[in-house]
Amino acid sequence: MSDNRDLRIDRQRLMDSLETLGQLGRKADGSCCRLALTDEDKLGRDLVVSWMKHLGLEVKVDRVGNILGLLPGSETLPPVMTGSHIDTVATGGKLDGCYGVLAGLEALRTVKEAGIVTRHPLAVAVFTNEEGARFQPDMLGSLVYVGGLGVEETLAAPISGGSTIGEALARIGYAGSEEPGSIVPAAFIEAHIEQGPILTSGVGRIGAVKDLQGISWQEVTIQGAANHAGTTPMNLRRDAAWGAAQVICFVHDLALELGGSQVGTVGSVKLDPGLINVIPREAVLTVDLRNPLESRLQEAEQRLAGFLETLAVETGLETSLRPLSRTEPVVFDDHIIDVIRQSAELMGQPYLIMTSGAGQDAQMLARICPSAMIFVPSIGGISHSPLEATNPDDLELGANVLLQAMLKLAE
Ligand code: HGY
Ligand code: MN
Ligand code: MN
Repeated sequence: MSDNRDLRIDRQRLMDSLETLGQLGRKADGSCCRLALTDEDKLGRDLVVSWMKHLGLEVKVDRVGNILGLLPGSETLPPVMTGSHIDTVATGGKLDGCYGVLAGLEALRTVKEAGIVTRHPLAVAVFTNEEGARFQPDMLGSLVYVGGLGVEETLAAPISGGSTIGEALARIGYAGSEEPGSIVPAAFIEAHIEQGPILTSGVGRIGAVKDLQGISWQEVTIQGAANHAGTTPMNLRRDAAWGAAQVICFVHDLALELGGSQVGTVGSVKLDPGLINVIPREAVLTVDLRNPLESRLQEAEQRLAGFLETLAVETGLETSLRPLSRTEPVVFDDHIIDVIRQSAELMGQPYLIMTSGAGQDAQMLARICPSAMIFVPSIGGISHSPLEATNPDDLELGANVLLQAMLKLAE
């Protein structure tokens, strides 16, 4: 194998592509809003596909809208794949997911421009609806890609606005013909911003992600009785908002009580009718529970279910739970983690072996091929916010670690 260890990506081109993509779906507060399968998502997809085609990649779109850009190798072997997502939450930054796609595309550009033909083909993927912000489950495209969810079931699933996922894909022109997962990678390696406070504290510039925590998303519905806010005595009320407030406090306190890496979030609360002088008859909340240990995550779920039963008995409110999505903790591949470690050392940079707090497409690809992730620091540990930012030196370094790791895995 010729020595390509001095090969480096084009920093300015990477930064320019992040900035150009980051302009799409931009809101007045500087955040990016490209919710999955919306017109804004289409704009992002069209841009990335145009870059893939400009590079001469073979572009394939599968039936759930996953996009693959393929660079041939010298042998017809399974590709070494990188990639991530470009859909965002409603208040997203420019880097979450996009960095993994564009650092991957930049790595392929660099390989091609250097006239290098690796033994394994190389591929960069854009997975559909990683965020799960507009409709669940999150990591939808990669879950279908690895066979965790059926294609027909996915296409028929309803989303907001009365259409189905299949109709939304057709509307934006990404109802592809490829069978999801028809290309099983030899390896999958995803570059991503950490989105948390660890690397930014100075302990390392590169994260070699060894595992990823389990995620439980559930919807809690509390039914009370609407009534007049002025004439109804407190002891005669069935106030759904009061019940919701107790659930919010319970989720927060449960995470603190279980300790360790346990986190709990009530991200959305909807009150009906939501009027100043009407006692709410219904509250619908989302509960996000996460833990790297499956047994502890199950304990948290059981405690929540038990709390809701007690709340119903004590208040006369009706409570119910609906699962939205659930993934178990994932352990990544030691060999790929080692390759990431070696690439960071090649760059003379300190690295940290760490856990991903966020859900990632790599956790799905790990079901069908050896997978791992590269993290770069998030300034202030901020993400899912217009303040999301990473030092360009770190973005460049992470892309070079990705490039070198892919070259090593593809030989
Ligand atoms: O929620 C997550 O962890 C990811 O951003 N989808
Ligand atoms: Mn992400
Ligand atoms: Mn995200």
